[in-house]
Amino acid sequence: MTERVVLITGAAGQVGRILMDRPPRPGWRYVLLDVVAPEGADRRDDATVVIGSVTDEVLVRSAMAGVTDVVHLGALSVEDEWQRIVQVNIDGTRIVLDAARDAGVGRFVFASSNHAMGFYTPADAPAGGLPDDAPARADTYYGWSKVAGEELLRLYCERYGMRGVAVRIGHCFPEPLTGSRLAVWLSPADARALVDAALENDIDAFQIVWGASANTRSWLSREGGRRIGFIARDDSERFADRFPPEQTRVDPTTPLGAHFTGVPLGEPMRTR
Ligand code: 15L
Repeated sequence: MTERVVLITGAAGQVGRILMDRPPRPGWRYVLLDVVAPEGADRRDDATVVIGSVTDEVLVRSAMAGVTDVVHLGALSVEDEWQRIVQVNIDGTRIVLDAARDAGVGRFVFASSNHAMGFYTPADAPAGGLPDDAPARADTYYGWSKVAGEELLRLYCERYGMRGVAVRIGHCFPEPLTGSRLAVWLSPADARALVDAALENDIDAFQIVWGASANTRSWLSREGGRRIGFIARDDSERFADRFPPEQTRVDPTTPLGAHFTGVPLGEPMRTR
């Protein structure tokens, strides 16, 4: 059986934990890279842990040995100081892409974010939803770094023949944390299915895809997902009655990025 060896950067983070919350699969192995050890990784026979940062080029290159595919999640995940954003999210992504190219990696999944598109509102969405590859409208330095990461991946795909999927992730948590994120929730099962589709299906050289579930309140297109053979199954609606109605109502003028559109640029936010 062909062995796939997937390097997951940022494997100890929110999305990394969700992606690895599954039993081992025959023929698949993982290299889990993060600044801290992913919980439970030591109990897995199918995973090797590498401790360190995506900004450490020597470390990333050695972690890349034998890797066939990359899921690049490792980044600052909310607004932060400009220098830190550039160092971790921009330089870090370039380091991982460079090492992936040199290792002959075939598939590269990049964790982009809804904050690359944070200033769109439901009023901007045509019938069928806001297209997956609508031009970026970042809401923060963080969102801008995700736009830059998408474009860096496109560059490497076009130059070097890598196949890449940039996933504009909505709100990927076991359950929505606030009512305002019902529209963009990406369930754990759908997150795993999306990344599986990006790694296993026949895909274009480079594609941008929304990372959201089949939410009743969604105003995001599902076309990009369909193109890579991803069918979202979950719906955040079952959580709706947990939150006050004024929080869950889809207001045509409320931006996708919600409060990120108003935070001071360059001021570190707390995660969550
Ligand atoms: C993101 O991009 C963040 O990484 C995550 O922590 C959440 O804030 C999410 O977006 C969201 O918009 O809910």
